Amino acid sequence: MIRGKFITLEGGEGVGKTTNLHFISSYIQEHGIPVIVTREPGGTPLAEKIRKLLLDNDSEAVSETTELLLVFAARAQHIQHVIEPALAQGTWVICDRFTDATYAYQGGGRNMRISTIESLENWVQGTLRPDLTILLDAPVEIGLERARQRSALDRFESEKTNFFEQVRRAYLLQLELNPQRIKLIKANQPLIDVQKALIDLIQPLLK
Ligand code: Z5A
Repeated sequence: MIRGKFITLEGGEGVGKTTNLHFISSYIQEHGIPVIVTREPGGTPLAEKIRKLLLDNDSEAVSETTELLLVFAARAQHIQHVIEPALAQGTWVICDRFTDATYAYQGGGRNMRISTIESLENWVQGTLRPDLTILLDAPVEIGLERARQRSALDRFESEKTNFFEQVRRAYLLQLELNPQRIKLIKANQPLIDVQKALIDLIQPLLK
């Protein structure tokens, strides 16, 4: 059995990850390849409960360490119950955010030590890394404006603009450190152009 490919979508608020996730999955399916779409934090019933704990705005103050451990607890569950079994069966997995988000939000946004995140990444994931990560990048104010037009803001979305600038910088650093795996698409261009760029990145994996 040929192992499935693991593709992750990353970027700040409102850059279009969710919109494009379904576009990518339909495109892959059209090529006769089984694919699942999932997200982090979340992807299993327990991990979705952890997501709720992380995003709720009305809980007690969440310490940075608690936040980081909850993110990886959800990830451990997601990998064991969804991601690894699917990849082993030859199913492709398209995931809305993964560990680059931890480097961006907990590393960049919260200033947590990168070496701590690396240790957790190695412990929880073993050798599992995405085959391709697509970073949708746009100026912070564009994404925030799109996000604000939707529902009430969650705990992350309620952060100040500077937090999101730090998140964006950390994502761009991840891109610089992992040029083979992470590819950037400008998200402040018309959706049709974003989707053309997505096809250019996905097509080589289909061969
Ligand atoms: N988090 C963390 O801290 N650490 C971790 O390790 C992980 C996550 C994995 C939940 O993520 C939170 O968890 C997240 C970080 C934290 N913080 N926040 N906030 P999430 O993925 O659920 O949350 P999100 O970033 O807020 O997702 P989002 O706001 O849903 O954004 P999106 O999925 O990238 O955008 P969208 O819903 O596809 O599009 C937004 C709107 O823009 C929508 O109306 C679209 O129609 C429109 N759109 C999309 N593309 C375009 C273009 N090209 N032009 C014009 N309009 C567009």
